[in-house]
Amino acid sequence: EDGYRLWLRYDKLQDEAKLKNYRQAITEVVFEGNAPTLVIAQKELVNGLSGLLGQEVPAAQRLTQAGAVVAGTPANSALIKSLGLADKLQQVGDEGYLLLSADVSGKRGTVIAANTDVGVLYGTFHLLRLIQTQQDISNLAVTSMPKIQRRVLNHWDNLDRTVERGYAGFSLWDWHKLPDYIDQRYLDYARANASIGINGTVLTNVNANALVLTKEYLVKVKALADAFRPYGLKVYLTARFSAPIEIGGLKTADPLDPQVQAWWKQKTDEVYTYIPDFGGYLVKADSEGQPGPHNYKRTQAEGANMLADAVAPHGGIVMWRAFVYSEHTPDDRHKQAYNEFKPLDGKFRDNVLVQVKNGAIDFQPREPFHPLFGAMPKTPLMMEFQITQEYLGQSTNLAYLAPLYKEVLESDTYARGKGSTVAKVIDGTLDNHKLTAIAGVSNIGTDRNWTGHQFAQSNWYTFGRLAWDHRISSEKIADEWVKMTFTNNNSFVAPVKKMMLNSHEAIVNYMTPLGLHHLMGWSHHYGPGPWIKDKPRADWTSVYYHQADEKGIGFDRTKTGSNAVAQYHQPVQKVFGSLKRVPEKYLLWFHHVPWDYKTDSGRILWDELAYRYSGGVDSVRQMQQTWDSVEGMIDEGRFNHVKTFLSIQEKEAKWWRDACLLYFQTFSKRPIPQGLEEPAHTLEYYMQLDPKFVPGI
Ligand code: BDP
Repeated sequence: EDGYRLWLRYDKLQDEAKLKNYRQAITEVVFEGNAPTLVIAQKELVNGLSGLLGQEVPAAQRLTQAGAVVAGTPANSALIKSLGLADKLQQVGDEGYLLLSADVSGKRGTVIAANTDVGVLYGTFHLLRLIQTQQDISNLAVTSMPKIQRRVLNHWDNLDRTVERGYAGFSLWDWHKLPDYIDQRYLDYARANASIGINGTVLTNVNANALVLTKEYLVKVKALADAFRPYGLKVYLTARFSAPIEIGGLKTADPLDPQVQAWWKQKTDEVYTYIPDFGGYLVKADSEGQPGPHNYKRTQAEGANMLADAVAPHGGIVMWRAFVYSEHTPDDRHKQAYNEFKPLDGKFRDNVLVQVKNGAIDFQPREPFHPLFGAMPKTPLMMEFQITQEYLGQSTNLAYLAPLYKEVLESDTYARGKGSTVAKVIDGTLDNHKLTAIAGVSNIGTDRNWTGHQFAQSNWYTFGRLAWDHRISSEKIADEWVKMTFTNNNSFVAPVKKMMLNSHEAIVNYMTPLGLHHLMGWSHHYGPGPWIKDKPRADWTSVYYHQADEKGIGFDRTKTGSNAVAQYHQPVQKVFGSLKRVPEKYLLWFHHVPWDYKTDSGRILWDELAYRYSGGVDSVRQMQQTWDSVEGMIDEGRFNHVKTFLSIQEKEAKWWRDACLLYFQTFSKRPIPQGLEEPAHTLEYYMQLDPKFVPGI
């Protein structure tokens, strides 16, 4: 076992009684259609069921006995058509499905019915999941459809196969061998995505290279798109704004220049000759050195609309990122995207989505929701979550991210009164948008286990499940994933689930408790660097964010400070802006607070900070104990992998705790509270530490 099989492991069920029931309930698989997607679904079902049931479940051309799984659409299956499901199917749209226990031609069986082949494929994976997690399937009446239309992975993959903020090896896309060689991994990747309903993939880094739009690369992109298509996975590319100059030979990339517009139209037409169902472009413009409309004194809307016009005749979309902040603006970085984009509400074409990170700074271990959510009712906003753990310990830390994603999705913007959650903004229900999308920055690479850390697979899984239905609880997603990935043995499932559910909070505590943020090492973002200062941009330093001084610590974003709180609707604005009412988890995000300020626990701020940092380390030690207690319940390979990574994590947690407390102590001038572990080294030691050698600490 090396983790390659992800959550799609179909080993024989261990529970004899359940096995007997399933064997009675399922005897054969009947697909009448033979389109590529259906062939894939049928193969998955035959392999999956045969593996789980420990006996061959054959594919039959015709229904021969009770216990058949009958799958298809009314158009490709006479059996499905005979069931008269038209009304029910009308509710599930293009990608949804029904899973029913029903009589088919007088025989009791299980039905997977959908309007499209990909709906059948999604239903297939749902049925397999029910059996993998040992659910009762005798009275199925499932109606399922996605709440968000475009569920997209963003790969930050460069053409040289390095991956920006990737910690799981190199890029999966082997451009050198494409288009001729189709690596089996491409198909396994597409299959894994289909199993959780992900239906789009942006192949290239947002820090884009225009070369991917040349003919040489487009034939390679086409090969990938062809391989992915039967799995319902659409390909998108990042568009470099200056491509007309770099590969088009033009003198400008001004979006209002007719020649530039014509170039993009022609280029886009060409893209569609290779990939007729190409999804569209993702663009990072005017950000961190990327070119954009600012270079020509144009707005973000003028830039986006030029590309939108080019893809519109083909049904494509543009995902235009809101991650824009300028080195020339002295204002709090927190406020910049809002200030730039809000005035443009209503100015974007219908096929443009503005892609907004979950928080206003940058994928911190915890951020309050981005104030743009709820601020642009006329524009479809899409969410960008980071699945890769850039600021969350990268590949060595166990961080289950469903609680982070849920916290943001469930945040109430109050844009249209109480209950205007971020989830409702992005699923289109709040402002009546049809075009809806969600993106996750991928954590996938060439590592044998795909994601570097075995448990990082759970975040890929989570992203897909929440993109399909953001109402599913963190607990339920963890339950499914643990059972499918490891075992149904409750002595394993219960403690491991608990460990996962606490893991994100543990990291917040030992890295950035109480609303602290951006304290990571310079540029690589690995390990602590609260002392980082004097860099080319103030908002790339740690001291900019924590503002520690003799009096206290924290970024004042209230009226007396940057007033970023004013970007939120009431009463959020009041709550965040009030020292008394702000949830403690965001305390230092919005307030500069004296060291002796009384926190909720009754301790003064400095002591509370020390307790949080120490508590984070303790939590990791608890995670280690939990993991040790399940030894022998799963295979040795994966057990040892996780055990080793947890011991690295414990070292890193201590490193964070000690480095941060020693550093902040130079301002607070107070002792580490009695009873807490003292730092192992001096501050100077940590400041000189080269992160490359950290496991030596
Ligand atoms: C930051 C990353 C940087 C990305 C940037 C982005 O540090 O590598 O290019 O976000 O999202 O988190 O564009």
